[in-house]
Amino acid sequence: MKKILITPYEDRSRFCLHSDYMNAVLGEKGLSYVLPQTADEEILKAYLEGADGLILSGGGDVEPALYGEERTPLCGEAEPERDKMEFALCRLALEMDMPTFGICRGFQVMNCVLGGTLYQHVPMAENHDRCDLPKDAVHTVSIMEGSRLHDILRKTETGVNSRHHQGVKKLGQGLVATAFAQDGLTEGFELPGKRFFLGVQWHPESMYAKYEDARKLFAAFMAAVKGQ
Ligand SMILES: [Mn+2]
Repeated sequence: MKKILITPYEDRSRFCLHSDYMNAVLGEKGLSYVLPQTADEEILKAYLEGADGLILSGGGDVEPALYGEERTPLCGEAEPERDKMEFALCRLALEMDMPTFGICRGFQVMNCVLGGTLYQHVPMAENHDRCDLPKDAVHTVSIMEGSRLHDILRKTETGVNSRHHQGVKKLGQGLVATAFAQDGLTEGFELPGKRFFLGVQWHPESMYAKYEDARKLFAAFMAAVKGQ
């Protein structure tokens, strides 16, 4: 069976992960493993070598210094150990061409690792910060024809949940934007030439139980994962 690593957040000396991530991997008959937080590249590489795919999960804000900006008051608290770990992990996964699925914060991490920047608080944040409806489609995104995302979903528009107040400002090098909210915010991208290096700003793991498009995304990720 295919082994998927998932990054956690840390809360009061506990590594935590919302059950939706593991349930979505289970739904695809995959095995999932929550990583510890470490920036030790030897350890991270060994984890990646023993696995088949990586999910960079959702969470808090990336430290602005990591994309060359000064912190503004609306930027959330940083999680420095998590930043270090996920940046290192994402770079290693790119080097190894490990299938990588970035979700929300994970999508933002991917962008920063490739030299992109973030809005510390998007101007239209009230349209996107809809934590009151965590599992429901609250806005649509248009999907670019010719993209892998379009190949997966086979449509030019889908409904997504929206639990973010930050967003992609400058796109990272080589990334192709594939999904846009009506206000123009980038909500999906992919890196052509890789087995699977795709990120979305929304949370498909939370829509997995109810929405076919969320299931299609996880199925496509798992299909790109080779298994051992
Ligand atoms: Mn949104």
